[in-house]
Amino acid sequence: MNQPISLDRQDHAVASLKDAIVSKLTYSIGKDASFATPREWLQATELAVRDLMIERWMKTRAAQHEQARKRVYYLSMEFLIGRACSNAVLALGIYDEVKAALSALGVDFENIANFEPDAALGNGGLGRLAACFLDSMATLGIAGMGYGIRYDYGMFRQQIVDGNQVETPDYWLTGGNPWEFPRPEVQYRVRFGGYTEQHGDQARWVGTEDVLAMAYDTIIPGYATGTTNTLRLWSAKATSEIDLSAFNQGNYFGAVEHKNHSENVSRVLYPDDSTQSGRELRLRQEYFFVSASMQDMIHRHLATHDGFAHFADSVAVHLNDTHPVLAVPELLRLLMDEHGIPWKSAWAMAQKIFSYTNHTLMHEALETWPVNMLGRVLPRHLQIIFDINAEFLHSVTAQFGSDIDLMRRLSLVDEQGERRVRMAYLAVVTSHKVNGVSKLHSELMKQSIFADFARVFPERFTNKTNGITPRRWLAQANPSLSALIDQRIGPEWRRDLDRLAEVRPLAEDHGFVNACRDAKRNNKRRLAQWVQNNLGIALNPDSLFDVQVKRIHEYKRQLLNLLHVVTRYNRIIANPDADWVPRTVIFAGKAASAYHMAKTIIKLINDVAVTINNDPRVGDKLKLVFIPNYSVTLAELIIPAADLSEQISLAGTEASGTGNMKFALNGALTIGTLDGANIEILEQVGEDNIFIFGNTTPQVQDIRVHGYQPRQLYESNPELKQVLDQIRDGHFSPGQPDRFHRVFDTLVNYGDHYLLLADYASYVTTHESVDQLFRQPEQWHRKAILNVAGMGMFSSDRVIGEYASEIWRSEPVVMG
Ligand code: 26V
Repeated sequence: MNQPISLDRQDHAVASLKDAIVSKLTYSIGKDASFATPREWLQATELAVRDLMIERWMKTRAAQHEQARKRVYYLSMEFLIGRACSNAVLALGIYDEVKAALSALGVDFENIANFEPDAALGNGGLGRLAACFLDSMATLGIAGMGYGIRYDYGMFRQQIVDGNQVETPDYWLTGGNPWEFPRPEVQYRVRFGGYTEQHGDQARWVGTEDVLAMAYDTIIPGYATGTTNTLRLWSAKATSEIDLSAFNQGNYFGAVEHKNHSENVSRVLYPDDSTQSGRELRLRQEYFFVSASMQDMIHRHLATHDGFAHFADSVAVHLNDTHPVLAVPELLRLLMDEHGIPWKSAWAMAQKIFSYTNHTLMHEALETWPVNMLGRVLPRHLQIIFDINAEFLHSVTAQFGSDIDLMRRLSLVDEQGERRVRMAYLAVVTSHKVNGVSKLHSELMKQSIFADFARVFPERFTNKTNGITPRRWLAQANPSLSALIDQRIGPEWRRDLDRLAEVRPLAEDHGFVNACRDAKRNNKRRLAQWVQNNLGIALNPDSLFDVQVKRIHEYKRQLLNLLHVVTRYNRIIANPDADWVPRTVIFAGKAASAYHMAKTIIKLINDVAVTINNDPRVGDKLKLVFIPNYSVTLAELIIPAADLSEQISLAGTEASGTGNMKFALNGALTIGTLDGANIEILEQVGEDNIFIFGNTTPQVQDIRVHGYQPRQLYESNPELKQVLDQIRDGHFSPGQPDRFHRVFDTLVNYGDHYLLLADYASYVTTHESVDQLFRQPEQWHRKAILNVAGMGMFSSDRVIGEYASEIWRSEPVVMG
């Protein structure tokens, strides 16, 4: 797993790591080796490993400074990082040495590594992508920095009680966080409220309520390189600890009320990735972190430059969705009001600096803020947004004449009903590049939400298909498969994933195919063991592991999967002695706390599981498991154990998907629709090596135009009707027969917005082909290998290379 180093050097490295760990345990933790708990061993190991990264970190900063590279600032409300320890150890190339050092101390590395909490500062796809991008920026040597919020509480923990989701807070900082460095000397004042005064040309924003943003820096190691980047997260601090006059009057609660109110800004991650909540606290969070980030960026620039003449050539700011788009009016405000730059040049700079990625076309996720609320919380920014809008609409008139209807559609302010600012439009108008995250999504973006803008700024729109880091998602998560690949093609694929193409000919090599089969079995046993220990359910590792893990959302169609499971159950009951391919169907995923239907889907999965798993007629032929509290760490356990990857969103709804890539990279075959990046996976692996079903995007549009009739599908397909009737009639909820009425109504009577019934028949038939292939293990694993071999382009290194050269125009730093 390491770079080859001589035995002598390796012995030496093990000895010095051992000393370092013991020394940390003694002098930093204050514990004797004979009394240390696993958690304390982990802490000591983390501190020892961290020391090895700090030197690189300092050298990287010096090199970035000397080589005057363009800085890339990646602004994101979410970074879904997961655990850091194993990742750091692999990046440094000292995995075997750390393991040996600990083992000499009587400690098992994998065991203690399990005590590290996940840094779960994100909801799902968008946040995990940001984490993969940080890894790739550091690995490629891009002078990149992430900016975000240091939430005290990350993504909630999900418990399943009686089949229902119950949320509990994720206070992830209880045991301290060794990967972060508090920077009390780096604090900025962030202002809210008040009003603006005009003094001639100068605007002044006064009468504000202020909060301090304090920096915490997390080290982001690049893989097998000296480059080590920084993720800077902001934490809110009150401007004064205590209200002395209240305190002196004996009003102790009143005395800290202000402090608590201020510090609530960075308290908790919004756990909803599908609906705009429109809450003022969310607006405050967004502004809080972009204001601190823009002030920090200017501060860093002015430390090495006399003014702003070269500013727009020295920095690039990337907006991860619209959540950080207030950075635009904030940068303009800082340049104009605090540094005296005229509007024209400030606006020209902003347009060179910003770029924006759109991650969803779902209407309910598109951010808009009421003009009223913006005016109350950020009066100066609202003015600036109006100025941008006026300038923009003026330039459109010059180009297209004064078409009132077009103006109304393009305006940054939606004037219908309660006036609202459309944040995505602000991002498009400012950014020199706007990208989608898969070929299909980037096209649909131009045809739907940004159709008018695509005519005004055709050169602005581009595609950057997502990717994932092969370090975490193959090397770390799947040591068995990684070792096999290393034996045949060497370890270089970790930095150059295209090298996986060299595995393709090995699909014809019996020895290799069998070894891959064993590796998969290993991973399935590892998961089965976990499920046995944690859920008390016995899984058969020889059954086909059929897995759908992702946020629970109607458009992702977990219910379609469940319709197939129940169909299969009914078929088994009708014909118990047939030669069934045993299946284990695995679900995991969180539902947004206020998303009622998503929670009902979780309950239904669990109710169906109780029925099936306890039916003696079924036995090993079918098992259904819902794994609670899906997380990055659980993904690393579950994904390598999958035979079949469920990517079954309605065509045209999943922007890209990145789970789809993780599964294929780990040798699962995909059953999927022609949606998001599934289409590009199909192109890479070939149609013989993937199970595609269902209506295409144009067919979906066609069905909608002609009026969709789910009830007809229900009436005309007896198997489908049986399943839906069982759900309606309480077959899976005998204690409360009407529990799932709404599910039935949604699918059959209320229009089935995601057309599950339209794809049901082809989905079930395609599962029959899956079974057929699974009966021929040699063929199955041959195709699995061809999937692995085709995943080269889905490395986030490829993606970051494209962003750096085509959008940010930033050259990598060369480390001596
Ligand atoms: C929206 C909102 C609305 C306001 C409340 C908080 C919140 C948080 C997140 C979002 C947008 C989530 C969008 C998202 O995660 N999109 C996913 O992005 C992945 C990376 O590009 C992509 O692979 C998935 O297909 C896409 O669903």
